[in-house]
Amino acid sequence: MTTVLKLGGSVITDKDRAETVDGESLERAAAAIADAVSDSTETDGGLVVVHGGGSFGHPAADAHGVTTTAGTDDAGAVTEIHAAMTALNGFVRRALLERGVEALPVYPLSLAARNQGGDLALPTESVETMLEEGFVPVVQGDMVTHAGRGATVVSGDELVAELARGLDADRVGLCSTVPGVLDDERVVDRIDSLADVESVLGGSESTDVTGGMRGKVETLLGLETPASIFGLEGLEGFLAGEDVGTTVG
Ligand code: IP8
Repeated sequence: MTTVLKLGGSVITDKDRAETVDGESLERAAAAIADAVSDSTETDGGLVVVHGGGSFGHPAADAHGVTTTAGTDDAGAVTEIHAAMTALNGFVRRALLERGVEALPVYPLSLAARNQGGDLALPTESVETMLEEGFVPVVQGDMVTHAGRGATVVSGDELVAELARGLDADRVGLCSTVPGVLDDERVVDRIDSLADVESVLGGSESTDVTGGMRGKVETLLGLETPASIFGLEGLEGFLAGEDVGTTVG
């Protein structure tokens, strides 16, 4: 059973303060992951953790006018955005390592690329071998080179989708700041198509260059494996194999 879990940038960082970790939430997430890795048979095929940018990657990307489609040829800008994400990756891994989780970093900038059409190619051999060797890969949202556009942002959600396909994942989860996709404060149990929920999917309020909840649902609908969107309070349940939050697909 291989699980791909994304920790949303807005969950583990303070989205309103530049490059600031939300220590309490990160600790809580790390504790849930450490419990699952040590006790649960649910993650015995390995757990891949992906994380988003929050107040690390997004302001830096925004400052340079870079998105998943608008690129830059400025290596300094690419490196600055990448470095912000690498800093956050370090915080995530440290929280996991402190709890005995053998976390290793994965930097998509050095691994992945987009073609002219924007499709992402992400070789998975290194992640697969990490899993086989008992490590927990921690993959960051990042910059990637993009044919004809220099380099663009790759969101954690896109990486989740590529990893889920490439690793043939059994379970996919996005841990968000909300308990699922909300319709008037009620969590929508299941989404089968974008049309079902078009009216309730708004944009993200803070700086988010990669599409907010709508983008997440769209990305997850393209997967073969149903995926769950849930809040931090649902993380333990998700890792224990329960249905939590909103199931997409
Ligand atoms: O928060 C964004 O990842 P996301 C990564 O998953 C960067 O959209 C570099 C802004």
